[in-house]
Amino acid sequence: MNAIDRSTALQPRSDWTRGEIREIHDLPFPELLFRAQEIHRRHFDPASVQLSTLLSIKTGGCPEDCAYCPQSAHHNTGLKASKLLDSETILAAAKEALEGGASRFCMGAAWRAPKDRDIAKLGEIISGVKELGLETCMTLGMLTGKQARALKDSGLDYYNHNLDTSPEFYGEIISTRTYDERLDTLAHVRDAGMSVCCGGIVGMGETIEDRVGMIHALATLPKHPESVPINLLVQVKGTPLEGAARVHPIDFVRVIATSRIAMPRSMVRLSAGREDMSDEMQALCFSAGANSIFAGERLLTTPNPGGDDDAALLARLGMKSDGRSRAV
Ligand code: SAM
Ligand code: DTB
Ligand code: SF4
Repeated sequence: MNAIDRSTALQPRSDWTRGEIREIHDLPFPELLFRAQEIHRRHFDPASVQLSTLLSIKTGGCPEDCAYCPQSAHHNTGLKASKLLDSETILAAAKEALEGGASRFCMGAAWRAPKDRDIAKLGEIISGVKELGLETCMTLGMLTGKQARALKDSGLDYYNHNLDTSPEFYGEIISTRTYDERLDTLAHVRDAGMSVCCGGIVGMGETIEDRVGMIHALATLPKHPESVPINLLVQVKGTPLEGAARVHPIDFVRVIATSRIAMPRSMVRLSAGREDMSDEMQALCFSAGANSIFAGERLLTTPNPGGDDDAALLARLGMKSDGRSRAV
């Protein structure tokens, strides 16, 4: 059986070789798109896009040195650091997200890791957001097993923690946290019984082999992440990655299609970077198997196309936002 045929087996595979992922990634573009579409519609309605909304609940001043990130205290981006928002402010934003059609509310904090006392505060916020009828997601940095279990007990549905890139390119981007530490946090999240949201970034100066390595790392986790956010780097002034070589749109679509084929049942989220994408590029991403986006006019600290633009794009494409874009 060749790589593609094996990928169509009923059970998602976690035993991909890098060579197989590379073979898929490098297929002639029309063939790659066809295979991705075939797999996508086997598990999902191809006209449906799930909407998640982001809120930065604790902004800036982060001790980590992630080269892409405007929130790192190591870079001079002019971003004002702030404390953890109070629960009323967060719940008001969650309500607005719900009214905007989101089914999941993702809260991000610029921490290396939360403190135990933060976890207690967050519990109250999680239950409040859930009571509104939204799925909850948080991204707070590294977690211990105990913290992961406490978040799960408070009702947290998803935890976002990205691998960001290939294991071998990772050290060029972040020096204050290792790849293995990221894998440990992901294991704690899984063991606690939460769903995993884990993906990475394209456009940081990585090679094609690094993109393949990133997809390989994601698709060989013991269980595929339920959500796979694929971010196009948002270049922020003052970060070391300002001025990085731009990614050709077709090369980006290859990453989406390869992720769809390698992780057939995962939601593949077309995440950061849509402000720099044409409608045609986004349409190709949806045609390659992306089935989720961030709604709203802000990601964490940078702009996002938001309500009217997204509604117009989805209408033009004859697609619908589906709060419950579940596997079919
Ligand atoms: N501090 C936590 C952590 O890193 O684990 C959570 C928040 S962090 C901002 C979440 C993710 O956002 C990062 O892992 C990265 O993949 C993505 N991200 C951050 N800055 C970005 C940028 N400028 N462009 C694209 N993605 C970015
Ligand atoms: C993810 O992979 N992308 C989102 C979410 N997970 C937390 C964050 C994107 C951040 C983009 C830069 C910013 O707005 O600060
Ligand atoms: Fe901090 Fe997360 Fe930004 Fe890295 S990505 S600097 S950990 S907020």
